[in-house]
Amino acid sequence: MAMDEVRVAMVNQAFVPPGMEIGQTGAHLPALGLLMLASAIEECDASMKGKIAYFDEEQLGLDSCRFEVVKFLSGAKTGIVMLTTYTMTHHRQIEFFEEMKRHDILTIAGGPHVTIHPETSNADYVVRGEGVSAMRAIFPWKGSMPEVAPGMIKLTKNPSESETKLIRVQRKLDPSIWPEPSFAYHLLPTDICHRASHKRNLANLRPMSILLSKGCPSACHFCTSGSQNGRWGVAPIKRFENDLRHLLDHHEVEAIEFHDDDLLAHPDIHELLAVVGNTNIPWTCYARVNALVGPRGPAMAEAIAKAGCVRVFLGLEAMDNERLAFLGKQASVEDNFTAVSNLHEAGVEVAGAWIIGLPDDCTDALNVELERFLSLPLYSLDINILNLNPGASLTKKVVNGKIPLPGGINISKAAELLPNPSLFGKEEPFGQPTISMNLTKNELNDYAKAARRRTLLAGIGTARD
Ligand code: B12
Ligand code: SF4
Repeated sequence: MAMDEVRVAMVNQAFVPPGMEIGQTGAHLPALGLLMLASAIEECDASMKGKIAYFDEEQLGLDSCRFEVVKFLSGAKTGIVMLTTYTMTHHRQIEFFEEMKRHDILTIAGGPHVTIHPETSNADYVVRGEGVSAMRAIFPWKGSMPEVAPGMIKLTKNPSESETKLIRVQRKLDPSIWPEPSFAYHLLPTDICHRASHKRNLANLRPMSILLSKGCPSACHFCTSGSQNGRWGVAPIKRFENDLRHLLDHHEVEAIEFHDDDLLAHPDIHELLAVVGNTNIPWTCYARVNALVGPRGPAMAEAIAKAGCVRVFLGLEAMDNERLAFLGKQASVEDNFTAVSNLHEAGVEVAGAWIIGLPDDCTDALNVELERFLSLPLYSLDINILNLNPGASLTKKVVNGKIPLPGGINISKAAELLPNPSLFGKEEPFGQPTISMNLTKNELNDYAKAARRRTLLAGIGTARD
């Protein structure tokens, strides 16, 4: 049988936090980023249809996934494998690529981790920022990779940080120029069984995700959304309607998860609610409190409930105004109370999150804050110890010395803050130092454990992701 010129394998690696095995915890959701790239390739080169396949590591299992990818790509002169990289699991992406390289497969990495730290990748090519523009430069396939593509770096053996940073992060792709459909849902295996973790679980209904914006209207200091995505941009409702139809045409959808950073900030939110409401499918979304306070807050909560919203992942993060300001939240304690109360009144559940491990944190003050959280009618409360995400403004302040590290630890470059368990321990934040001056990492972890127990006793769930 004749060989194809090129084939592409998109691999959705399983969510495996350090110390855990596939399937032990966390959610199992479709890889929207890779599905968008697949759609972009099919759109700019129709002959690629049938030559792109989506492999799901959790569905197939570790070894079978690798085997199936190699088998599929062996039917082409050039086999390309694409992965999305995350900081906490980057070691798994490195391992996967090592294996692929043994089979002469071309490796391309993108996503949050390599966007900020391309020098840490072992891929042949890395794309910084959105990957659609790069796909449009690589395809139609001309027999080899192009010399240049937006955000793309060809990695040499030991790339220096400064060398890789010469290529700028692509952040301009507005949702109005995403490929159509935005996500190649038709490439997802039909028998795939996605899974929601406790905080995402809607009566064991199988979740499917969708998204209609890039980035966030806010720029919280601990978050990487701005450095990844640049300016906030939203897709027109027509595109959302088409994407939703495409999804429903290809899958039985029991529950929808919106992956937008702040769905409720969409300027045409009420049109959007009409579209999703018509499906009669229950859904969840991420939101900031901002659209849920003020004179319109109660009506917004009621409108989303009426449209089928069951639960909101609400970025509360703290119940103390100084701590909220340190985290860069554009909200007050009062706003948090009001937003939760409006949602609760409307019958929408709230999955909240609390970040501990700020510089001045001490047990007594945290206890006061915990009681405030527990007085809220929450469905669940995640208690996270602040980690220093690559590209976040707090991380940059630690690197340039504006936020000191306890114990006189000196950091001279961002890469020194990447997870290194032998240096900074396995406890949360995994492989990273804490910036807390009064509480050690061990003390913070002990506090978090006790606070999670206290939360469960108060009848509030506390599973993470
Ligand atoms: C849903 C979600 C999850 C899901 C599943 C992820 C999945 N399979 O989709 C779950 C619950 C498992 C999860 C877990 C975690 N997540 Co999460 N998650 C998200 C969330 C909310 C949406 C992801 C999404 O659908 N994005 C939409 C798609 C279209 O965007 P995208 O994936 O970034 O893809 C674009 C580009 O990045 C690029 N691209 C992506 N992949 C590739 C590959 C190639 C080859 C190329 C060329 C380009 C490219 O092109 C795409 C199109 O432009 C994001 C926030 C966000 N809004 O993006 C956080 C986010 C990705 N998560 C984050 C984090 C921190 C985590 C956890 C570590 C949390 C924790 N403490 O446990 C874990 C670990 C993840 C892992 N896989 O191991 C961070 C990542 C930061 C980082 N540097 O790693 C984000 C960015 C949130 C944030 N702002 O801090 N997460
Ligand atoms: S509201 Fe959420 S997604 Fe937006 S910047 Fe803050 S933490 Fe990040």
